[in-house]
Amino acid sequence: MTTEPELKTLLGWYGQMWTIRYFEDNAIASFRQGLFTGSTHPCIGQEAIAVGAAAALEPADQVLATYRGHGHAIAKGLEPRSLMAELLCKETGCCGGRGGSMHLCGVDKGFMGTNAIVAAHIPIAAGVALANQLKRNGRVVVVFFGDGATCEGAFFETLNMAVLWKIPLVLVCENNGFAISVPTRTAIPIENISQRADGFGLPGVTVDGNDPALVHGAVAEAVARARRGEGPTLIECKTVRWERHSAISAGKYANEEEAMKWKKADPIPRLEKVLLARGATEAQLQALREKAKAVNDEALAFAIASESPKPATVGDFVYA
Ligand SMILES: Cc1ncc(C[n+]2csc(CCOP(=O)(O)OP(=O)(O)O)c2C)c(N)n1
Ligand SMILES: [Mg+2]
Repeated sequence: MTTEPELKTLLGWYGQMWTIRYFEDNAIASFRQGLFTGSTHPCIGQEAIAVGAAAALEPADQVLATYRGHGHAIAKGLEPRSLMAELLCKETGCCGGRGGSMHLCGVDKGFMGTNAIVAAHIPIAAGVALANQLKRNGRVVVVFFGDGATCEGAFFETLNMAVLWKIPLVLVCENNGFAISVPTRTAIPIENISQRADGFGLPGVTVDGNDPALVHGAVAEAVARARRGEGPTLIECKTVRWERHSAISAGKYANEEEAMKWKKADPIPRLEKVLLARGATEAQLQALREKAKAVNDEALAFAIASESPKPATVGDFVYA
């Protein structure tokens, strides 16, 4: 049973979703201008999951995510300027410019890192949650991953152990319909990925991932369960991926219509309709959009103006 969030809460989520959207727009533009190399994987169209889930957490709770993790970092409280500087590999970045787009971290905010290896961070998240359990500090860990990651052994092994030891872990699968160019329906023979929970003895739920209130409700319930010492929950959030896997790769879509499917499901205009129906004004929404844009434009200018790490510091942070 979930209660309807207050208008003020929804407005906050709307602002956060725009902050993430503008961050991703700037990330793609910067990448295409050659301001950084490698690649970058936008979470455009999936913002409601990061925002709804993070709202169910206490500041001390922890999050781990994938290479598609800019939005999760922002939702967990990292500043767009330190993230954008990290994308541009500058010394002012959240990892001192060592990590780049796919390796973001902010331990003081409970953001324990993003990972470029599919599913590799799922057992790491269980390890963080196990440390919490052993320390009896009451913290819960949320780990975000894709549909493709649920085909990896690391996912299954983690589920088994997390249930066995009642680890305080919430597993959030962002089912965006694709793993690079492979449609989920051709790789996974079940209707809902949450059904995978059945064989492991944990609750599995599927929600509409483009509705932050539904995501929030499911995650809040799972977090409460984990905090009570009852163990993990698997939550599948159904969403639609942005038009391609990353800023460099085009997905192999059947046609243009399939590539642009995310626009029809876009969670931002959808939330906007809810807000207007609940009595928010267009002026309020505009102010939130403008603020989100200004924060990101300042973040990009800050990142561009920042220095690259000094060559002499190359050995720093290599050993703990
Ligand atoms: C272990 C491993 N295998 C393959 C890859 C290459 N790879 C990068 S992203 C990706 C697709 C993952 O899809 P999914 O888990 O659905 O996440 P999404 O990208 O859709 O968010 C693959 C196969 C990798 N990084 N790591
Ligand atoms: Mg996917």
